[in-house]
Amino acid sequence: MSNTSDVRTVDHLIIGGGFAGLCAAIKLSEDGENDFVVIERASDVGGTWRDNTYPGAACDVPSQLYSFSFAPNPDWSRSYSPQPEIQAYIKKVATQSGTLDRFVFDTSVEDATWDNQTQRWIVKTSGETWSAGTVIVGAGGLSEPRLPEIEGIETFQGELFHSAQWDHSVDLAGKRIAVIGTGASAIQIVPELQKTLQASGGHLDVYQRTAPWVIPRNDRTYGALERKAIKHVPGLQRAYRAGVYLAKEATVPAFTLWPGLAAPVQKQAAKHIAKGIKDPELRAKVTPSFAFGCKRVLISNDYYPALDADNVDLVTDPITKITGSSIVTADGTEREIDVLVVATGFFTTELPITEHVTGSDGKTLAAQWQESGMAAYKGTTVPNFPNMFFIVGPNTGLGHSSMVLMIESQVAYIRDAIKTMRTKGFDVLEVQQSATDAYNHGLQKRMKRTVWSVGGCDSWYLDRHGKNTTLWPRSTWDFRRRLAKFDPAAYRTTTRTGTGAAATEKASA
Ligand code: N01
Repeated sequence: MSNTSDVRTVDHLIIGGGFAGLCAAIKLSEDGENDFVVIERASDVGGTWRDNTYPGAACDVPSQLYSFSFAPNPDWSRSYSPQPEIQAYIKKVATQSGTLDRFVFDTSVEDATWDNQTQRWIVKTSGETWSAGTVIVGAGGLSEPRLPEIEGIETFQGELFHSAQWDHSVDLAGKRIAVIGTGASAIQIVPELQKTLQASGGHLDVYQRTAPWVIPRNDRTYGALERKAIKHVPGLQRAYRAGVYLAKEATVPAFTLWPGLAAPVQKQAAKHIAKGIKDPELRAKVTPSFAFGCKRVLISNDYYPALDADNVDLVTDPITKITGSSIVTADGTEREIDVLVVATGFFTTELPITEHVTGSDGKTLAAQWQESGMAAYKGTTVPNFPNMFFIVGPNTGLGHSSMVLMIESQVAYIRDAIKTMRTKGFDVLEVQQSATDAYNHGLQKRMKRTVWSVGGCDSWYLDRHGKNTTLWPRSTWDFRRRLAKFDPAAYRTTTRTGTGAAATEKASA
């Protein structure tokens, strides 16, 4: 790291200290690329797992897959880890990695602009300004809470918070609470609120716009002996992880293309409704009208019984407005509340960070993606944004497995890109438009056939044009294979002695 008067210079600048940014920091460090900083807006590592502290927050991907392959965690207490354990794991890995001294906490990236003159990124933060050779964006796809645009919401006088910004100072006992949303966050929150309110004489209204498919959560605590074995028997945890991984990969990607394969699981989900809910009217209300898998499939054993409890009402009439103390629905009913929890998801297809990043043609990434939606080469690099790498970029999301797997694949690619820059003397790498187009053409062609596109639902996977720019439509090992080696042929490269436009690789997804 070096300083001029007011700009600090580093080889690499990483944005975000969640799973993605931490993985990049650890691997760069392993490669001897130690001249980097990680800019993190909060005061701790963890990203989404630091922020989502709502009651019931837990992983809906098996614990064994929810760790870095290079840092197995023998301490998981159960098959689906609760949020505090995941956050503790991330903190432990960060501490043991020895990279924390390069994290700049409580600092937000305000603007990142490519300087054509110096061929470097100038990154203005709420603290210092940095000049960086490469920028790695690990800002997360689920990091910007989306508040619902409902008339009058700003006039609500009670307590109001988003699921990802839970206000633990609010005493919920005995209150009248409303939860808007029935996605992955809400179905973890609702049973917890139901129990709290049951014990204290309070009431819960759950506002459902679209019923999700919910299957049983095969969760269990690991017994003492099992935990000991996982810790001490060589290879056991690795085998366990491989088994869970293969079970997920073998079935899920296939059913996204052939939704008929999911018929037995859909039947199981229908039985789950019947088992959890006695009231036939309520059963009908929670039965989805779209194909299984079109929206994220949720897992819970206590969501349906919670909805069926006496102190909970499921409201399916559309919300028309919110007043100072109530929610009004289209049928004219006004329900008074003290606390409003909005579990309405995140900005996933119009990522706020893109408004703060300006490329070599002077346009922001938001402007570049405005017309035809988010698109990157291998989810990682974008034309006009040289030396910038995205982790969890466009079409890297998963509905069925752990994002940590995707993050590691992308970091492997970025490491190899940086190594290539060193060995070949490239100062600048910029992915070619033709390679990006070819890659996305193949990807979107396949996407059109998936249950996410034809399953009859709207979801956060799709952008405002109805295009799926968030999910990866193949197996995770396919993604890993494609990103195993950096492919300079897809890039325009510049060395100190000149520019080389390498032939575009045949890149189709
Ligand atoms: O958000 P969501 P989430 N009026 O967007 C409803 C990850 N995650 O925070 O379906 C009324 O899924 C909206 O209704 P509809 C996971 O990847 C992981 O729950 O659009 N309702 C929906 O019901 C997940 O997919 C874990 O019709 C409105 C809900 O709000 C992602 O985070 C745990 C509305 C939003 O659901 C997001 O999940 C939790 C409005 N104006 C989350 N606007 C793990 O365990 C929105 N809704 C790993």
